Amino acid sequence: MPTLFEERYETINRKYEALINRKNEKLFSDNGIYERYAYPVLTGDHAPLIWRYDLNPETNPFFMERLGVNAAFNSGAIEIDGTFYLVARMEGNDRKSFFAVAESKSGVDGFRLWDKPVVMPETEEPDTNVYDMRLTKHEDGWIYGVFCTERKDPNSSDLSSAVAQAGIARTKDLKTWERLPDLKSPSAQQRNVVLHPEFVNGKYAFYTRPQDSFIDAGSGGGIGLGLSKSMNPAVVEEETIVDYRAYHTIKEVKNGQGSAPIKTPQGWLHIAHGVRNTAAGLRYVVYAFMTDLEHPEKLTHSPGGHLIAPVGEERVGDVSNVAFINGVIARDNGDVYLYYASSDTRLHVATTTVDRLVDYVINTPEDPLRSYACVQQRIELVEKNVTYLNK
Ligand code: M1P
Repeated sequence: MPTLFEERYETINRKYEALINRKNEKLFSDNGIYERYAYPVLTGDHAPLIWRYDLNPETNPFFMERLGVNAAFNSGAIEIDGTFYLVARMEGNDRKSFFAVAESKSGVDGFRLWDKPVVMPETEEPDTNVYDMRLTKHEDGWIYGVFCTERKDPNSSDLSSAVAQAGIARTKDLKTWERLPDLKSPSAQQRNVVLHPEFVNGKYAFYTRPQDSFIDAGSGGGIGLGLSKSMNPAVVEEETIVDYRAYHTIKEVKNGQGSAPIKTPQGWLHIAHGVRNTAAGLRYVVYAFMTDLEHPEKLTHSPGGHLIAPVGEERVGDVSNVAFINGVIARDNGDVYLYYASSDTRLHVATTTVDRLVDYVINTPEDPLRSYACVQQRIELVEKNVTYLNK
C-alpha cells in the first residue's frame, strides 16, 4: 500500500505535468487588434516541485510544501534561436520576488521553468526585492536586463516606505548574469526603466519613469528618455518626456514603458502601461504609441484609450484591476507576442502582428480629452459609415 507521501507526490506531480502540457486555445477577438488565449501561460503553480517540496520522505513524511510560490507575473520576454524565453517575476509566499527563466517552443503554451531560479548578483547595496525585468537585445551584442531594485527607505521609520531604482545586469545566455551599477538619474526614484535596443547619437538610451516617491510619480511628467555614455556606470543627466501623463485619461496617475520598442518602417512601436485612479483604487491598462525612427524622443502617434484592459478573471488577484506588460516578442516573420500579466498574479499572452499593431497605432484616433470632443469623434465615424453604407 502506498504511503501518504507516495500518494501525494504522485497526485501533485500528475497535476503539475497536466498543467505544463495543457494546450492553449486562441480565442476569437471582437476588437481584431490581437487574440487572447483561454489559459494563462505562467502561474505560481508552474513552479517546479523541486523548488517547493522537500522530496525526501524521511524529512517530509506528509509531503508538505516547504517553500510556496504565490505568483508568477510581470515577465521580460525574448526569442533566441526560435525558442521563446520568459524571465518571470516569481513571488514566494514570503512576498519576495525573484527572477526565473521559463522556455517554450510555441510561445503560447508549454512554458517550463528551468530547474533553478536566476542568481542575480547584488551590488554593494543589497536589494530587498527585485522585479519586472525588461530584456533588450542591444546592438552592442549583450542582452541587458533592466529591473526594479527596491530597498527600505533609510530616512523613514515607516516599514512600508521604500526606494525604487533601476538595477542593470547583462548576459549572453540568460544563465550567467553580470550585475552593473544601478542607473543614476536626476529623479529621486525610478521604476519601469527600459533600455532602447540601438545607440542614439552614439549613446545608450533609457526609457525612464521619473517619480518623486515609491508609489507616486508626482512631478514626473510621464515616460522619459535619457542618454548615457556608458553602461558601466549608466548615468542619465537629463530626462526628456516622450509620452506625457494627462488629466482624465488612462494614464493620469502614472505610466511606464513596457518593453524595448519594436522597430517598424513607420516608427518605433511602444507598448506601455497607464494608471488611473478610481473609487476602487488604481486601474492599470496596457496602451501603445509610436515615436520617430531618427528621434525616439519625438511622439508621432498616440491612439486614445487602452490596448489591453483586464477582463473576467484577469480583474481579480493580489492587486486587482491590473493589466501590466514588460515582455513583448516581435519575430522576424512579423508575428508579435504580448506577454501581459493580470492583477499581479498570473501571466497571459495575446498574439498579433506588427502590421496589425502599426495599423492600430496609426489609425486609432487620439484621445480628444473632453466628452464633447469624444462625441464629435464618434459622430464623425458614424457619418462616414452611413455614407459608405448608402453608396
Ligand atoms: O501593482 C501594480 C504594479 O505596480 C507597479 O507599477 P507602477 O510603478 O507603474 O505603479 C509595479 O510594482 C508593478 O510591478 C505592479 O504590477
